[in-house]
Amino acid sequence: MPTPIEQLTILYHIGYRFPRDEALVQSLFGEVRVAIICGTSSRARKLAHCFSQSNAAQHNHCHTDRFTILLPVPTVLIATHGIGLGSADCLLNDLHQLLTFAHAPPYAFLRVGSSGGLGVPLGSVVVSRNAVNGALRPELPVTVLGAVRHLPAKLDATLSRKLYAFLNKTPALNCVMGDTLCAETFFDSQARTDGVQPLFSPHQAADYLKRCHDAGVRNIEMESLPLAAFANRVGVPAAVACVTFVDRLQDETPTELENKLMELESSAVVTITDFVKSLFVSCKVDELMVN
Ligand code: R2B
Repeated sequence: MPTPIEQLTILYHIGYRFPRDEALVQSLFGEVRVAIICGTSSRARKLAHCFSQSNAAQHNHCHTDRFTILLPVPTVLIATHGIGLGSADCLLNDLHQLLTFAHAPPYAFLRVGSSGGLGVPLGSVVVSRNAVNGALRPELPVTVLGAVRHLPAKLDATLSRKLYAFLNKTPALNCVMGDTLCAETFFDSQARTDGVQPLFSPHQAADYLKRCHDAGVRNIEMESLPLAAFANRVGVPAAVACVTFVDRLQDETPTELENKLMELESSAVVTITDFVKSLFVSCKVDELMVN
């Protein structure tokens, strides 16, 4: 007999539907404790490789071509979120529902991203103290039913501090804790004048970036705010660590060659996965969930 429509849950963007996939999802994702999210499939694959070198670690469990979902070890899921608010919000909603259907234990989100730095040396890893919007407030403005709502965006202070302390112990890595400006668009919202028909002068852009830096912002990216707002809404601890590919106080876009940027990304990825492994070794993953 077909399932009545009111009992169907369809996770459209990752291609799962319930109750059809319930048993499969429980056997695959039932032990997940940390969901690492990142922008690109190649970064997800690098992260997965750090947890396991098996072929199975590279198997994509996303049933659409929108995202990549890897499960290198039963406790760690790695998923891509694409670029920006709309894409990240879709992934986060579907992922949380997937883990709920899996009856996974309490879990934490960790975003491992790339970003533009603000007054920090190229290749620094910025652990976000807060994710802030373009007006430098820790809230996500969204238009809901025709009115703008400001959703509180909170990262987990304990998880973020532990992550920072761990990364800070790695001598080869310059790690900074600071606010992360989450921009709505790549060009205008990030004060770039190299897009089509910029809406402001280079002088105004430099002024804004200086104001951001003075207020404690140390990097700029596009997904920390939807993550912090979503995590706060569903009560899941979340932290963000992003490697910086350019110093926006000096340049508009990365001037380093692609392979140098990939090298910077790789060393950040290795150290961040070491942090996740350390959580399991010392069972600290459970302490994080007592919020
Ligand atoms: C960092 O890099 C991407 C834009 O190039 C975006 O996803 C972000 O947050």
